[in-house]
Amino acid sequence: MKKTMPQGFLWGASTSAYQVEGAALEDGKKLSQMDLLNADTGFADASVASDHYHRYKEDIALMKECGFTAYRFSFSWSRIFPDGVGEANPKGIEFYDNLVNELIRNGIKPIPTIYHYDMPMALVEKYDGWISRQSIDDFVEYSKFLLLRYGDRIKDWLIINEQSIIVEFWKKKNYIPEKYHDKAQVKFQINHHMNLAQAKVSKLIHQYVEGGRAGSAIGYSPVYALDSSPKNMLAMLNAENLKNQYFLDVYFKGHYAKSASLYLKEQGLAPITEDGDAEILRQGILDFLGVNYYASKCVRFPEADKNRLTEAKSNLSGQKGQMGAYEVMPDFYQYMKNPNAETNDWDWTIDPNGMEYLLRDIYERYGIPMIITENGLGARDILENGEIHDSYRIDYWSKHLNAIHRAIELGVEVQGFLPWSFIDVLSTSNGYQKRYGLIYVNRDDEDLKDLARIKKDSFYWYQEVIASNGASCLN
Ligand code: BGP
Repeated sequence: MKKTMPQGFLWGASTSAYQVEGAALEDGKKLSQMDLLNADTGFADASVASDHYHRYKEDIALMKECGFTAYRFSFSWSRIFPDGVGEANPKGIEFYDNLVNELIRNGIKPIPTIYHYDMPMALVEKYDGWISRQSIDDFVEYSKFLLLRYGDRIKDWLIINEQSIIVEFWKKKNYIPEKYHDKAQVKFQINHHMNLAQAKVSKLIHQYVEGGRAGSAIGYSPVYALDSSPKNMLAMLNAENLKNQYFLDVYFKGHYAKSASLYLKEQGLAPITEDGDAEILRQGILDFLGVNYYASKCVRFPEADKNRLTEAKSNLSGQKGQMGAYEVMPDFYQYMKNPNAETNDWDWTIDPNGMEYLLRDIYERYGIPMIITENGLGARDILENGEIHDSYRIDYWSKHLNAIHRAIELGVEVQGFLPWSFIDVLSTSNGYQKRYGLIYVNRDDEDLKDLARIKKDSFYWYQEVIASNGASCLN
């Protein structure tokens, strides 16, 4: 019998507000930190992005044509509350009302992210954003507004996108004032505030949304050891603990992973906590996990001459082998290139086995349902005679879908596939040079062109996959 995904499996794709919407200062929206952090990078900024703000109807028609049953997008906090707090912006709300209603009219389940990197600049200016504990209450107020407005129509909520990546690339995913630049503890402080904020919103979802489920989209990479040397195996355990369980234990057990926490204390990097915080985390346990998986990671125990705190830096050129820097946590682990895995042009490993590995590993540890909320291949797509032949992306997704299916056969609850990305969007670090979409957006970093939507080969492939509930690509 032909293999398929389970009945009711959700099919769609993902985007985020600042990467897709554009209209950065239109209809009352004020700047978010992403509007500023993406200015003057040498790549495109977020001012127009993929112009979804003006073309959402056309875009939803394309989702429908592809057969989507779900779509993950994010709300822009500074479109709804331009100053982060206070008066809501009627025009901003109107946009999301229209978007949500249009999705539902087309039989597409909206799955929103409440926060995808874009803290309002007003709050950065007021109190340094997530660095301040005040951000917790303001985030809760913003979220409460969304739950009350859309909770009748939206049941699955992703609260924060990729906290793990926000910590790893803390100066790129947060607008950090200069005075904190050499204070690495700040990233774990930000993380603690996000944990408290997320836990509080999780509780509110259970309170205000009938049948609501609270989730988070984690940026997740399984960590492999370079080899079986005992020291390197220990480095793998350390990295799994600090990079993965340090987040998921909070989400699903309501407390921090022990060894990672003690290690951070030894290093002087642990967050400052207050009485009552542990209780807030205990009461905010989530119901499901959104998994953003692109690449697995490889570690070894730090080499003697590299054994000092080193932060990760991305590959900005898109030439293989030009990774800015690999993260090192002293006496704990050192990230490195995996000699046994192929990569894309930006040095991200291509590892479908990693998908099965992480799904089974997470499920055995936490026993929670999961939705794949991002997965994709960044590439320089070429437009030739009005067509884009992205066979490499089809190959990538086919292999990952087979890995997901195998995990499901082995008992893991995976409820949907929402890869990155629906259409081409502004990449977080590589502008429009690195594309992920099922649909090409006709613009580049320098020239906005006509922003036309052009279906790639992967769009037609995905259409068949969805129509057959996976059968056309599962083997
Ligand atoms: C994830 C983010 C997305 C997205 C994706 C691809 O970390 O949640 O916002 O952009 O990665 O990353 P990039 O655009 O840097 O290639």
